[in-house]
Amino acid sequence: MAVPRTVRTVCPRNCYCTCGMLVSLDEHDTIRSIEGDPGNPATGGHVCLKGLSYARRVTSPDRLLTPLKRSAAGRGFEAATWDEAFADIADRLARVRQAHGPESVLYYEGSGSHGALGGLAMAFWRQFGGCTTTYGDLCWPAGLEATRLTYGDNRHNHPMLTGRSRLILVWGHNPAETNVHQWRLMLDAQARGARLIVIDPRQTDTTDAADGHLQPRPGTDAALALGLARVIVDEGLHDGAFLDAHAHGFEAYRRRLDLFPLDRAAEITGLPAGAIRDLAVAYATTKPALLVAGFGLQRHSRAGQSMRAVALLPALTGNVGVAGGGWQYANLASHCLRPLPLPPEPAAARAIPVSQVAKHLESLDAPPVRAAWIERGNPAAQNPSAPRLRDGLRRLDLVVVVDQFLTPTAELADWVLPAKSLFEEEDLVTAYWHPYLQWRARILPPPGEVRPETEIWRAMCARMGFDTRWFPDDREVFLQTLLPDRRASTLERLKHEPLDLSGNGDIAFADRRFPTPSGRVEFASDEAAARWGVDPVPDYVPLDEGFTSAAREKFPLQLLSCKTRDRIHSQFGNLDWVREVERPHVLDIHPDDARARGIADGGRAAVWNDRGRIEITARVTPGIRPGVVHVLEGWCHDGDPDVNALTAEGITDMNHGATYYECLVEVARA
Ligand SMILES: Nc1nc2c(c(=O)[nH]1)N[C@H]1C(S)=C(S)[C@@H](COP(=O)(O)OP(=O)(O)OC[C@H]3O[C@@H](n4cnc5c(=O)[nH]c(N)nc54)[C@H](O)[C@@H]3O)O[C@H]1N2
Ligand SMILES: Nc1nc2c(c(=O)[nH]1)N[C@H]1C(S)=C(S)[C@@H](COP(=O)(O)OP(=O)(O)OC[C@H]3O[C@@H](n4cnc5c(=O)[nH]c(N)nc54)[C@H](O)[C@@H]3O)O[C@H]1N2
Ligand SMILES: [Mo]
Repeated sequence: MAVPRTVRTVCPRNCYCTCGMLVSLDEHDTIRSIEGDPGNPATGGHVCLKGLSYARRVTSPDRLLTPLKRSAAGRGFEAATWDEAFADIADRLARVRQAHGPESVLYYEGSGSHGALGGLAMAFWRQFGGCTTTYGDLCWPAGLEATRLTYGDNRHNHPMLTGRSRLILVWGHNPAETNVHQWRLMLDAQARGARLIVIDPRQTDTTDAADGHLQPRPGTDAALALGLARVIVDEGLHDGAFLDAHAHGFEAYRRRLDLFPLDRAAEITGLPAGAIRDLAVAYATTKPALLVAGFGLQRHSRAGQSMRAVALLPALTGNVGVAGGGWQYANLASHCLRPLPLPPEPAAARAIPVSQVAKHLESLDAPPVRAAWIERGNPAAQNPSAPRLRDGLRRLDLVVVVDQFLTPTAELADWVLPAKSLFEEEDLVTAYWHPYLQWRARILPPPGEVRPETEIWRAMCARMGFDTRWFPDDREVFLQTLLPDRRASTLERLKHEPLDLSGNGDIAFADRRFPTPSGRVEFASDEAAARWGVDPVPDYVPLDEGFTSAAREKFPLQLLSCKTRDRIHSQFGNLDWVREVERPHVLDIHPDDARARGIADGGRAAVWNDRGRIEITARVTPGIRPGVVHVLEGWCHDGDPDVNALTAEGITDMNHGATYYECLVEVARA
């Protein structure tokens, strides 16, 4: 019998917070409580509802506990042994490789669980002779690249310094739902007198608490940023001393501002000129001012240039390297682990953009994709043009999905393999908001027949006659070798506390050294032009599928599909605890747009474009900008909208991101 105990660990979800957690178990190994670890200074002693609901999730009656094989009749699944699973999968993979070559197998991994060990899958695929993988990211890459091009690196001030801000400008971000710990720090600052201003086309929990809310047209943030900068420079509110010492390309940027007088910025963004002017003056004269940009304003094809335009405002006003000031997008300070040891990369390695899986399942040849292995992801729900992606998977000779639940992706598999939960394997977990690397403890043995992915891959290697030495016999020893200093003492410390191993300090760029080509903040970037074919100075270019495009004749509304508080994408919404409190998945539509279409609050609406159509209950709300509609993303259970039936497989101007929010639709009463 086990003993009652409390173990420190970390939540590995793809979320800003990456909370330290204390999990208490009783003598029967039952989780009795989950609390926030006060030892993590950023997340404090708090977790969110999702963190609390792990107690429910890991023992959910819906959790998969054995391998499942598609039944011979083709409908439904039947339980099978691992031996049967490995034998059949290995045999079918070998046959596909024999007939079409190793690249005919797609290996797809999503963002469902973070940890260093996830990368070990490649120890199998490299020995397989290669495969087709994906490149880019569905989430944040354009903003990362824009920040790197501007400041040289993705780092930002320690979250605790938010308390020193006098003005916090939240741009395309909804921290009240997507980063609840940052939100707590913002509200504390506000209570101490800081002004909180939000730029978002929608009313959200964040805008509800703000002192000011600007609702621009989606995709026009570059024009807004350049318009704000024009006011700041015209009024002489920029920080000349900082710019003289630390800016590169400022004259070219200044000439660009000539094109963005207030009335043009107002016309493009659809905001009152006075509101833009007031914000410019407030932001430039209230010091220190913190600009927190989210991932929401970089989900379109002009994302990189827009983010560069926004990212320059802190430098323009001398808010860089300052406690309480700064540019905050993503903090990669904890991304300090050494690369995994892997077999050499084989010649037959092919990659497709992650936002275009549907298209490539349809059209790739020499060789076409014939089999897919999918883990830690739910592309049948989460990826653009999802219905086409599902059709693509249905046509394959073999689909293997490793997951904890029978997701829309798993439903299409020939084999579903049961996945571990966060409590069932040790790992090292990085973050993207606070600077801490954290230890994920193994708290419980995997239930039923569940095996961690590392063990699945090891067994697959053994079955196919590959070398298994890449997989750790002792995971602790293995993870220690990934630490920057490879010391056992560092690993021991990590078991007790989160560690910032970056050496960056709490104030980003306090030394005003910018690792860009010029060593300065780049207002003009030749690297941006050379690498991505964009104007060296950030510019506003209208979206191909935006409020000025020809398609607007047929599809006049801009559709956004954002995150919600009590789920992570397609996770958690299947749990009874969460379903009791979660937000309804409705179509948010402005009264003017609803009236013109005869849509009543609570009535059914059809939403469609040339890519697809969904039906959904309408919520008529003055909170959303006219011309914009919204549906929550994330498909967790029957009845959730298949919103990615409507989204396009675009690619961002920088770094191969997805363009979910560049999506025109029409709406009618259903
Ligand atoms: N509870 C919860 N937390 C999460 C997640 C989750 O699913 N649930 N997901 C995690 C992940 S993977 C991510 S990527 C982050 C994302 O977290 P956020 O950065 O908050 O991103 P989004 O929800 O995509 O968008 C934020 C806001 O941007 C607005 N927006 C959309 N388009 C534009 C535009 O063109 N201009 C401007 N100014 N605003 C725009 C949207 O209306 C939205 O309210 O959250 C993480 N945290
Ligand atoms: N319309 C629209 N679509 C979007 C977005 C949007 O804003 N609008 N946002 C996009 C963004 S920002 C993101 S990051 C993506 C996220 O896309 P995904 O990463 O595909 O999303 P999740 O729903 O988190 O799916 C992860 C899956 O991993 C499983 N899982 C969890 N833990 C483990 C584990 O330890 N092992 C294994 N094998 N599986 C595990 C979960 O059960 C779940 O089925 O969605 C994108 N999709
Ligand atoms: Mo994301």
